[in-house]
Amino acid sequence: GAKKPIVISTWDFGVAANQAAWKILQTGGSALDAVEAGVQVAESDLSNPTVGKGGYPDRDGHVTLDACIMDAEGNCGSVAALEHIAHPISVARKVMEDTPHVMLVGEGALQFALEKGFEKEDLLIPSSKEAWQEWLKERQYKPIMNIENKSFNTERLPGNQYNHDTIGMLALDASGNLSGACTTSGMAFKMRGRVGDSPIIGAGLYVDNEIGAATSTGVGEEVIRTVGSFLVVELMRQGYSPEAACKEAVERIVKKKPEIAKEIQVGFLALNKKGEYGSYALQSGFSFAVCHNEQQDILEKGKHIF
Ligand code: SD4
Repeated sequence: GAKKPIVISTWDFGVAANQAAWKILQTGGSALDAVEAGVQVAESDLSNPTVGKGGYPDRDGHVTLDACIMDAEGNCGSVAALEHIAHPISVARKVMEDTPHVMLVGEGALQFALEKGFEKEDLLIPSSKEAWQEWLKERQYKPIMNIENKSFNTERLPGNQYNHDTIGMLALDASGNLSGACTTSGMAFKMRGRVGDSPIIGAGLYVDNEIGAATSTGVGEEVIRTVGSFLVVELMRQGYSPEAACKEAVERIVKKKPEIAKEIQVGFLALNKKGEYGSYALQSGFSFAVCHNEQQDILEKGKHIF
């Protein structure tokens, strides 16, 4: 059913993140403020090795973060391959609000963040460093696909070593405005310089305040290839429900790259202007969190193709 205000986000850690967003939404705050505050919770959580501080490093040992944010007016900001800053989502928001640009990367993004007063930190915590050192023993960097194959073979995965969870969050506020945020440390032990879908407007996140919003998680390469989140929003424009739109977008991945699609995870999450939501993933195991007036800690399972 349709709800307003409402906030939804990817994976189990979305439950706690939604609650931070809800504090803002329930007092009439903006969807933009809500999604920023919400995903910051996941960025700060050191127990998750896939977002913000505590994230797994790239194969050379550098934690590099990707994030983007988009508001109801179509403003957007993004950072990619940002190092040493614990809240990339807030740097992305500053790019949106304080520069004429949409996206800053690497050194330039760091320089900008420092100019804006963000603190420079070491983001590689001991447990993530250990996981990386463990990975280095085999030292066999194979293309992303093989890392992803391992991620499905959970028996081989004590400690979710290769788990790949990004937080994408979408909110509709009491005024009926939509915004979204997406933030990640990207694929564990990725090549240095690799950027996924998460900081790319249209791929990892898209918001059109007339229609709805979408975000994605999983293997970013396939989401970029299909411009996934933009596709989901455009399908909703054509009358698809949020769930049907997400399903069509994952089917597009299957159609384009059937062999790859069987072996990887991609999940989409969508929210429309009425406050209806839905999701669809390639594989089982995708979960998303929902929070609205009636209940603030809902965790749902994503439907899936395979
Ligand atoms: C990426 N989409 O860097 C991100 C990773 C991810 O769930 O979502 N993991 O490709």
